[in-house]
Amino acid sequence: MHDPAALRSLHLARFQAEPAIFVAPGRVNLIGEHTDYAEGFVMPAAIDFATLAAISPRSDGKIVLYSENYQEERSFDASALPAKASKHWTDYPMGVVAILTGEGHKIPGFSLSLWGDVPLGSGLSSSAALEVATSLAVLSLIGASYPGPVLARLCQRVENEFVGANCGIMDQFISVNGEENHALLLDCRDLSFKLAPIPADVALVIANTMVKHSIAGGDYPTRRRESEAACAVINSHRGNVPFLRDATLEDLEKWGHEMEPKSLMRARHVISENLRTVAAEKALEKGDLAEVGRLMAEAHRSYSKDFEGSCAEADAMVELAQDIPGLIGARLTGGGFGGCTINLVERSQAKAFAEELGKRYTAKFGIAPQIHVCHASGGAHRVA
Ligand code: GAF
Repeated sequence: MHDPAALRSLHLARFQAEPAIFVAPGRVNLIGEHTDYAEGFVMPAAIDFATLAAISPRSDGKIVLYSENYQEERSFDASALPAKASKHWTDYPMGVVAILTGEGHKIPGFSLSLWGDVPLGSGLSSSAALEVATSLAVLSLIGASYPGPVLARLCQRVENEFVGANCGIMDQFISVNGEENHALLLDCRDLSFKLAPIPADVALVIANTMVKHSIAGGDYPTRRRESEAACAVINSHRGNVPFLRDATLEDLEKWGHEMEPKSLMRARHVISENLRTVAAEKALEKGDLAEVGRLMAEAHRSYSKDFEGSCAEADAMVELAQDIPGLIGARLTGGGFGGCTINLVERSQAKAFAEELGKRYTAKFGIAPQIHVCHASGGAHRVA
């Protein structure tokens, strides 16, 4: 899969300079959707799809970016950085340069070669992987480093302030801080986290609906605004509720009638999802996989019905999985409106499960889904 040696050869041939190479993984979220920007809880795992970034210094003051995926090279002047995004893949690496420059770093010219296998637009955080790999590469060039949580925040700011996507911290955090064979229960308020071991006999089966997902589009920010409007109503009554993390289901009973109906539904999802996420980690810790599966099913229903963040294909992918032997739990993962489902499956059945799910989905929609049996991998690091 990841072949640093191939990227090194490609970089050497193109730029005639020995690179340092970094890898940053994509992620799957087991549970806790649209809770990160409400300062709540999420439980993602890094996966073995990743972005590789190879970097070497230049002496001509240029920043030259090459993407093997897009087969395209773009060049910028290190002393005249673009002030805003241009809806191009270079927004992510140039956003990293812009944010690091804003932090007071002087970034000299460099050559950067990028390659990745996180499926694009599939809700597996290809953009976070790209930001994190690039930032590690650029920081190594200038001999700087940041603690993991701080680096994740900087990469989140690339999305929020440069690319213009109003996402939370989950994707960047797990890409930086993932741990082999573990999911991570992250408290998005203070970024403290607890490692949640994924049992060795449980596989992460990721099923791509092949419906493109985007967080820059209209639906993600609309849902965010709707849930935040509900929070404002609660806050106006009892104060100290800056985020839905601080709200309860009782608050919705008391003041839900003052909210727009959609806002009430979004808030019900976020508040109940926080409870489910914390409960799922406890169940995992106890080895109670039936309870984990039950919570995932409830989470999917809430995501689909109350948050209206699913789509017909993702609902069907979850539904079709229900009676296939080996399934522990299934739900839509990530930002929503398409993308992938995560299926926790008994490892001994994972291959047969993936085949059967693929068959059923193809029969229903006439589209062959990509289904991957993944494992929880470690976070970003230097590979060469
Ligand atoms: C996307 C965002 F980038 C995350 O911050 C998070 O909000 C997620 O959607 C939904 O849980 O991946």
